[in-house]
Amino acid sequence: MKITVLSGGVGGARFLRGLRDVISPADQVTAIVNVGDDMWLTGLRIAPDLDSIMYTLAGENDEQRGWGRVGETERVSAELRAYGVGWPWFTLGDLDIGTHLTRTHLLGEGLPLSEVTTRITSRWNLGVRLIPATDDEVETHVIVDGGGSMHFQEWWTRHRASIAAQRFESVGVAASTPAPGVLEAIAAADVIIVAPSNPVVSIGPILAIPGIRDALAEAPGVVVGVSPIISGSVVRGMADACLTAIGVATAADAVALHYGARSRGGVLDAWLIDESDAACAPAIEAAGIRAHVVPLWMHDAESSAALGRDALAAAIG
Ligand code: FO1
Repeated sequence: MKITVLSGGVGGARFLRGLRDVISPADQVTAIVNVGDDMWLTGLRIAPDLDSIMYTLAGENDEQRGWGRVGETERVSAELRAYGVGWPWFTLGDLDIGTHLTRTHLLGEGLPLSEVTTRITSRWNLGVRLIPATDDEVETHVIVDGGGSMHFQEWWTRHRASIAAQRFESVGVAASTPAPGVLEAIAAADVIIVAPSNPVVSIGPILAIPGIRDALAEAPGVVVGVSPIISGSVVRGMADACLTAIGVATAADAVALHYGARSRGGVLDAWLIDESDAACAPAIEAAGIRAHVVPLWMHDAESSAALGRDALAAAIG
């Protein structure tokens, strides 16, 4: 079976790890990964969502922090701060810098991000192919009240999303194209899964890339989404601040309706919600999306695997 997953960082990484545990060797999983969080910092190209997924699938991630490498040190970052360069609120671990140096070097050799990602991830046997949604630099900027704007990462890590956002902009998206393999992975998939990632700043920037929504609309496979909201609150991160900014309630049904039913011009055929949100099912069904009530919390490997199994079951019936 061919499975294609649209994914952001931490939540998507955990979901992919669970999904990998339940597929058979004949199955192929491709993750189309958000690059809107990416940025240049002290001369290095940082790709947080690609790295979160890579480290998590490699078993090298810092499970507590949710990003970066396990067993990390921050000696170089302390030097950067001492020299007053970079962002003091954005810590680059020493091992992590190894990844950024490698990516920056390969980009400098003229390789597109998708080929760089293939090269870097081949160091580990991830069991999942990672493709950036686009090889173009399409960064998410946040327009805040008062009209100022800043890179998403500053809004997220420096201000912890505490400054009210008016809207989000994928800078340069109109001229961007899907990375090689993205449209093919959508067209060839038996199952397409929208991971429980931030609908606004992780999944949204993927869907905004010209061609991707059309590919999903025409895809012969089944499109299943996993709610990133449980009992009216976000599982982690600050997706509620993002949803509020675009006028979407932080609720399992509201996010499903935001994505919309594929039969009505949206992207979903089915939507997984937690048992605590079972009351949302009728509204989701009324919107033309099949609702599946399953445990959504990914506490550990077993619950993550169960969620992967439930997502596939929702697709193939
Ligand atoms: N998140 C933070 O809250 N503080 C940091 O200092 C930080 C550093 C960092 C470095 C590399 C990287 O790949 C991710 C990093 N993150 C940090 C997490 C990052 O903001 C998030 O992973 C996503 O971009 C938002 O989902």
